Amino acid sequence: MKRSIAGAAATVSRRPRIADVRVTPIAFRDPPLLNVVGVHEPWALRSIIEVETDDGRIGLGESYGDLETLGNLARAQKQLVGLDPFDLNGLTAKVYEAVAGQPFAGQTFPPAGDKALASAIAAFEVAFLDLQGQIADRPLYEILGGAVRERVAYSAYLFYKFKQHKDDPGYPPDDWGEALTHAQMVDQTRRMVEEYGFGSIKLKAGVFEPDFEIDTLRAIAKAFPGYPLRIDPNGGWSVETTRRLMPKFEGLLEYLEDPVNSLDEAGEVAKFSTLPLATNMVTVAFGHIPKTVRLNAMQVILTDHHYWGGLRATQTLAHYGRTFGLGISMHSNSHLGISLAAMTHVGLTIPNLAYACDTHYPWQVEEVVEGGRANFRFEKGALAPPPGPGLGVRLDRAALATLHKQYVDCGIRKRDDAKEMRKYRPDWKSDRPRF
Ligand code: GKR
Ligand code: MG
Repeated sequence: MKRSIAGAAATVSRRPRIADVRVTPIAFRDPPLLNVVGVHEPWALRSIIEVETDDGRIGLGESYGDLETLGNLARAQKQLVGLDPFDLNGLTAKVYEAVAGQPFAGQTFPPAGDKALASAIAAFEVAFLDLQGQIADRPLYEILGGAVRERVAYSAYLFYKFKQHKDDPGYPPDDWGEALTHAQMVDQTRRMVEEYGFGSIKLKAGVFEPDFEIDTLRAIAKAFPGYPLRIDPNGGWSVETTRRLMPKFEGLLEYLEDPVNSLDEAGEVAKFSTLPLATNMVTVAFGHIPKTVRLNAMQVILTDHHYWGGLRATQTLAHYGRTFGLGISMHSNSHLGISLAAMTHVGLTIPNLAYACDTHYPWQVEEVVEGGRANFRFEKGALAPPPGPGLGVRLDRAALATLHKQYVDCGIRKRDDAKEMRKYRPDWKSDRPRF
């Protein structure tokens, strides 16, 4: 009897435990992409999360790099030491307590959302799941329940853009050139489609008068007939502007993303919309779902594991989609390969992922993983995750050091597209609605 208890204890003690957690802020080159708020700064911020076990495995995560996120991650990271990487409930409780400042007892999701908290949980959850995959010697999508498809479809994400940044960032201009006219946007689309094979197209809008942007869409539709199109002005239009524009979208769009800036306004738009409405702005947390459903404000939710609470929360959101008849698509922000690997793994597992996902990846040139961008080969616009256990990517330490130095040197600590735009137009205001 004694021997079997000792044997059980020995088995338990062989389980790896978290021994160290590191969070490194980085900055990478970003082109001058335009949106309703302003223009992208020369450097995009992210954080790279490393969760190391006492047997030397390192699980990776990638999250936002602003000071609020870094503060939340710093508050939580030390609390994770000693956890079993399979203990995701333990992880949630620790992060909740560290960030929310109260014990986690399964509280009801707040109606106002809990994006910052969910983001902190997500940052570590991906790294824990990466470790689980490494320990089980299985790709992450198998840890998440298995793949329902071989590749995840992504869409071409078009941006109006300046040729180069206003201030010299110390690196050469990107090779996409200016995109401020319909013809230039058609050229941008062609390059996206030829290089990546994307089969659907999204236009980031809210930059010019809506009628000009609709003419851009028409030019793209003419050059690429049959490609599903979307437009996303990030809440830059009023309800009345959206009402006026609605007939122009018929037959042109597969969905209309965030025309207005609040859930209440989206509910108004839904009353006259002839198209599915999609969002990554007004329904961004589980606490927002009851009202979204009550108002029938959205027909498509763009999930994003970075702020919905992780990869498993993304799957849960997809289940809500099935429950309430909401379509599921995927949002992105400027990101690197750890995020892209995570997006792709979870995308493989969601049966009702009905639309091609967003990714900013074509706009990036730098990487933080071994093997660089070659890990990600789009075929006909779709991606399989890098092979290997867990996420399938490993950290390139030299690249991490370079990108961290860029963070230290660039001086940006919070994304501010409006401030950057004021370098071009000193009277620029980012109030919404703009139109
Ligand atoms: O990168 O400028 C951008 C986008 O506007 C991004 O910030 C949005 O979060 O891509 C996003 C979106 O779909 O709203
Ligand atoms: Mg959007």
